[in-house]
Amino acid sequence: ALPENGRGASGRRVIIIGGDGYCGWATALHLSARGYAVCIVDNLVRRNYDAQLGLDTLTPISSIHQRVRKWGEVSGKAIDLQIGDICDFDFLKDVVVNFQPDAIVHFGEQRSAPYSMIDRAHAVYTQHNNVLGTLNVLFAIKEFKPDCHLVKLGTMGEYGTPNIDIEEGFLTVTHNGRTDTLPYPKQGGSFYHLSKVHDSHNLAFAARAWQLAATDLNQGVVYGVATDETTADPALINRFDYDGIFGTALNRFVVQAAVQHPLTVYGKGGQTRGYLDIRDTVRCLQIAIDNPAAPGEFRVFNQFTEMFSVNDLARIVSEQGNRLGLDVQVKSVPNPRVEKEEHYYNAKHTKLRDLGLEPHLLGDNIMDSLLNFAIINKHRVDRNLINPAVDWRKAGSASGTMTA
Ligand code: NAD
Ligand code: USQ
Repeated sequence: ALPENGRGASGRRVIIIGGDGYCGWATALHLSARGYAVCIVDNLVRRNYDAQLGLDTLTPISSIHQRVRKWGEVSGKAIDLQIGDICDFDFLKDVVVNFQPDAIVHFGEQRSAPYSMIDRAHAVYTQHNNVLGTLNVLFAIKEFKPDCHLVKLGTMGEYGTPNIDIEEGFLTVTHNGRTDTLPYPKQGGSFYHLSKVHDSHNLAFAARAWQLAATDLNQGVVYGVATDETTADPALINRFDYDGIFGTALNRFVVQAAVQHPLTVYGKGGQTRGYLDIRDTVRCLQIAIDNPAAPGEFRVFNQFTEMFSVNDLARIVSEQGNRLGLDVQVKSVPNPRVEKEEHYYNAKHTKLRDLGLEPHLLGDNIMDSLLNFAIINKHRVDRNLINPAVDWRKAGSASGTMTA
């Protein structure tokens, strides 16, 4: 396959931390198919969270070793695989020294807001894993490959829901007659989202102090499952989380519709966020790698394509589901989170578009194929996992303060 933004298969060497996860697996295959030399780094902890909490992806995913082997057979391309924890600096150092990456894409964090709000231990684990893992990546680049471009996954949730427009990373402020362009104020809505805020500050400082090149991708909520590469063979299928801890809004609603569970709108449903198709996630990553930040530059791109409220999503899923003959009900459930349920939301997202992103928007086609995908796999759904299990107000220091 040819690269999509006309820059040519570069042969660039890219480490993908978190390459066994939802976004990372799809991105690893997308880049490998286009001629990048890819090395996946992952400690497989995401599979452990499922085992610990009794969760499972809708899709029957293969082991990472089977995945990489099958990709070699299907594509003729080898992906390097390094199993280990980036919080272990000696492991990370060896990978960077041996692979000599031109870019490191960093997806490898605990990414669930509810998981981080289960109790003290899960909050501490999340911030330890995410903030210290990222610090290790910064030191590994500085010491062993200082010209390597770091492409780090942040989140739109770093900004919270302020009553003014959200800019792409920076805000120009005039205060007492003086003007400066400053980091946009951050108001994360969970200990997970706050871990991303802390990461962003560490990236900005490392770029300034050490002349590192860093891109922070403030990604919105991802939906969908199929990319050209993950559908090339059943053994390459991606994960698809629908449970109350790792499942995200639209993906959850699609599965709920398929099994005729009322769509779980939390509270009033006016919560508005940026969303994007996983096919655009992989393209955004390629665009960021092909157009690297300059040494010393800390860039922020808001990585989403459309804004929806939870009520918008519930309406879209129920209309399309009913057209397919499903009887889709929508139900407001008490909001387990502390968040505004009605608010202003207008976030800029032009930088990736300016670099060539042509978005896949949420239309009837993708809704149809997602709903059909969920219907085909519905025998794997455990209805007990659907309801929200973690309440922000109840997180305590005792372990296991989950309600389910
Ligand atoms: P995921 O949980 O499916 O994948 C993360 C991967 O990182 C897992 O395979 C896990 O095993 C690995 N990992 C975690 N800690 C690690 C460590 N210390 N060392 C090595 N590997 C480690 O998550 P995802 O949905 O693919 O998200 C990827 C990234 O994108 C995350 O940083 C997340 O915050 C961000 N993001 C995701 C979404 C979304 O909707 N899924 C939206 C915005 C941002
Ligand atoms: N929501 C519902 N019903 C549900 C699930 C969610 O109403 O069944 C609501 C939530 O209360 C929230 C919104 O939908 O207001 C989004 O929730 P979500 O679970 O889809 O997304 P979130 O917790 O923010 O986290 C996900 C990913 C995370 C990423 C983030 C991007 O898990 O890794 O950082 O999306 S963003 O939302 O832009 O911060």
